[in-house]
Amino acid sequence: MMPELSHAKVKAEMELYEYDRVVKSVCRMCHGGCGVLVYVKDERVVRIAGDPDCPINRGTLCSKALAAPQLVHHPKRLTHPVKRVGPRGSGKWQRISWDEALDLIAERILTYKEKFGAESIVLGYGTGRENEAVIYRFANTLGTPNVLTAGHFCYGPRIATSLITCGGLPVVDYENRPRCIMVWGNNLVISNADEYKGAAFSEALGAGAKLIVVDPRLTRIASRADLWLQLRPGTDTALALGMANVIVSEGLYDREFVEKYVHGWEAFCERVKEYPPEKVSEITWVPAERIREAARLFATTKPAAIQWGVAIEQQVTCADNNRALLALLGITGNIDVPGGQVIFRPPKIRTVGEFAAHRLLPKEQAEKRLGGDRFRLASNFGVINPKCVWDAILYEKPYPVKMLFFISSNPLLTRANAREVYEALKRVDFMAVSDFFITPTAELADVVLPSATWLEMDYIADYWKRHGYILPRRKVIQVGECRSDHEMLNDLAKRVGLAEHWWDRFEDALDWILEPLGITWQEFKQMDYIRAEVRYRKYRERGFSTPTGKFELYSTLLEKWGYDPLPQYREPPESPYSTPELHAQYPYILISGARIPGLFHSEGRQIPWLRGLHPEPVVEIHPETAKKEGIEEGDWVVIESPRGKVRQRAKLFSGMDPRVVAVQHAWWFPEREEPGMGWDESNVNILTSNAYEDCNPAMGATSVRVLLCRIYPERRPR
Ligand SMILES: Nc1nc2c(c(=O)[nH]1)N[C@H]1C(S)=C(S)[C@@H](COP(=O)(O)OP(=O)(O)OC[C@H]3O[C@@H](n4cnc5c(=O)[nH]c(N)nc54)[C@H](O)[C@@H]3O)O[C@H]1N2
Ligand SMILES: Nc1nc2c(c(=O)[nH]1)N[C@H]1C(S)=C(S)[C@@H](COP(=O)(O)OP(=O)(O)OC[C@H]3O[C@@H](n4cnc5c(=O)[nH]c(N)nc54)[C@H](O)[C@@H]3O)O[C@H]1N2
Ligand code: SF4
Ligand SMILES: [Mo]
Repeated sequence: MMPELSHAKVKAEMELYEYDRVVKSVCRMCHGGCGVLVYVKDERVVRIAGDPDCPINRGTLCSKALAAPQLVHHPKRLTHPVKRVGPRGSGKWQRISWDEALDLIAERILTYKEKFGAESIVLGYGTGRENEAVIYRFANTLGTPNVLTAGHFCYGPRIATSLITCGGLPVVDYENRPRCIMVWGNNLVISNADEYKGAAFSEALGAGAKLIVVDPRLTRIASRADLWLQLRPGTDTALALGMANVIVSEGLYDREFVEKYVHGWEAFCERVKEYPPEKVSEITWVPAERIREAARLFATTKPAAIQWGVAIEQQVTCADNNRALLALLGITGNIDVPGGQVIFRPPKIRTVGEFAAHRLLPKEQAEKRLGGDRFRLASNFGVINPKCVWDAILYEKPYPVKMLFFISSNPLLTRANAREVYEALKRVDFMAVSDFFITPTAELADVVLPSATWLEMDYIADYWKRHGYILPRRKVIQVGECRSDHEMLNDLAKRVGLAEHWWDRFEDALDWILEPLGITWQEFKQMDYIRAEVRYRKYRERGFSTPTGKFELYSTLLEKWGYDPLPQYREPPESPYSTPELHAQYPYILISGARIPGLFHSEGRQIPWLRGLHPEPVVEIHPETAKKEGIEEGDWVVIESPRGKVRQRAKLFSGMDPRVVAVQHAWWFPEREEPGMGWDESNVNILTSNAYEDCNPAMGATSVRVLLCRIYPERRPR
């Protein structure tokens, strides 16, 4: 059952094409959130269309959603559990039953817990797939503090820095039409990440918002900007503090907000004095006058918002970048105002934090979190740095990690220093994976479980997001023996003696989440969505939820944890200025991972419609640079860093500084029959560094966006 499908068009199509049914649901081919209509015929999903009634996407969709039927019914999809029979990586599997698979995993969990402590078991997921709450709950109830995510360099930093600065993540209030939008290291018309979908941004722009874009590449958004600041990659903190310098010295800040609601104003003003536009211009390659113009436009056009992205987080200055941008929002009085950046409240349900049951993790176990004494901001939010896990496997330091359980992640392609990741995955005592396919990571596992896609499960969509909406994701079909990660963990938990914290059926968990609203899952399923009441300027009544009750420009928590309480710029660990000798050998600045429409990290390469959009890995090179290096459009190019080399095809692109090279990430070739499926051929993370000293000291973020490389055509021997 579900809400009435009243659209005449839908009804007419049902008759014309003889669909068996149409189910309203919520896409999750990316971080999810778009309302969709799913058309089913003969128990197969045959078509996906945008739901015009959904407030998140209002009928729009992207290529990944349209291709979902090809994912769900892919001939190579894993539809039953398997266990490895040859040596690791041999690609030889044997079909087993769910009971056998879960018993095998449970037996290992109990053995390692007994012998080495629960901390020797690491659970892992990649980017948000709406299974984070169950995975953390499993870890916390089991007693392991080690959940390996992308949180050290993606979204986690935004959450952590916002919580310590202003008590919650402020997101752009597109509905109330910001009059100035500063898009910073983000490309949401392609990435549609987290709370944001490109449609809402485009509408705000269409309504006349001024646009400032901070990006080293001329993106489609940058081409529409009033001001495009083409900065040197990795210099974002300097640029933001340079803008703050202008705003402070020209008195363009919001006096009332600063006087009443800010902690550390004087110290902040002292800090920004160190960043005059001329000096910042030398660091960032952005002309000083442009920095002034951008600062003035942003500070004097109200309301204004910053559409920020992951590019600022995958740098050594990760936490500083986030805090510097928050500071710009704060001092200009754009926090929690209509059309600015708002700390929306969730509907009255049990939150992801409550579900994750962090309070059930014993304190002595939490203290064992890998990297806890090194990356303290991260650790306080349950986040670990991946190298800490690889080191614990390879060197048993500070203690041995014996088991990895990756549930929706492909770390061999997506974590820095892929060769070290490979070593660790090969050497770990036992590894289980839950995925849709045998990926290069899964190929190294002992057991692989077939996960259900979003079309095969019931769930409360978006309840981890900060925009205040929840939507029912409805199970449309069943494929093979696939099960959702939620059901799988609910079952596994009972096999390792954790029944008291879990449920008879997973649907009971959904009821439990919704209970404070006074509705059940079956009732919520009848609805389109629920949105929490939106209230602005909440700080006027209760201050900010920080130790001082104020908006902390000067972070008392960072100070307590031994970090600089104010944002400061640091040169990237590899750069023309910090490592001139290295630069002489590797003369280009490599950036990686700018999102492309059809592929989601390492996903999509086996989906015909999506692979058709992106048949091969592509490196963007400026035409002048290509000429200098003897590279022509379409050549296979070798890209080399001090850690290794990979190959991608050249695309000449003049929308970048000639000193910058942009490499795609997460490439492998599922069509290849050989072991490894080409995981190390074009994988940019062969080139990236994960050395501790190259990471952000507070968050542990690896600098996958900014490193040095050299390039040459493959046909030229070297
Ligand atoms: N060099 C470089 N590296 C990067 C980045 C970059 O910009 N540059 N970006 C980084 C970022 S921001 C992130 S978030 C990470 C992402 O890192 P990951 O999340 O590890 O990347 P994916 O390739 O998406 O791997 C997800 C795997 O889970 C499977 N999967 C998808 N949905 C589900 C599900 O619901 N259940 C289960 N069990 N499996 C599922 C997919 O088939 C896929 O194999 O990559 C990072 N790596
Ligand atoms: N199609 C698709 N969509 C995705 C994903 C995907 O893999 N594919 N991944 C999802 C995930 S997990 C995430 S985190 C989001 C990320 O999505 P976004 O936050 O939009 O990030 P990106 O597109 O990776 O990068 C945005 C821009 O940052 C620029 N950039 C590179 N280096 C720098 C720098 O040093 N400073 C600044 N200011 N800009 C820089 C790039 O040129 C690029 O245009 O996308 C999500 N959506
Ligand atoms: S943006 Fe994400 S949620 Fe929306 S249609 Fe595309 S893949 Fe689905
Ligand atoms: Mo991400």
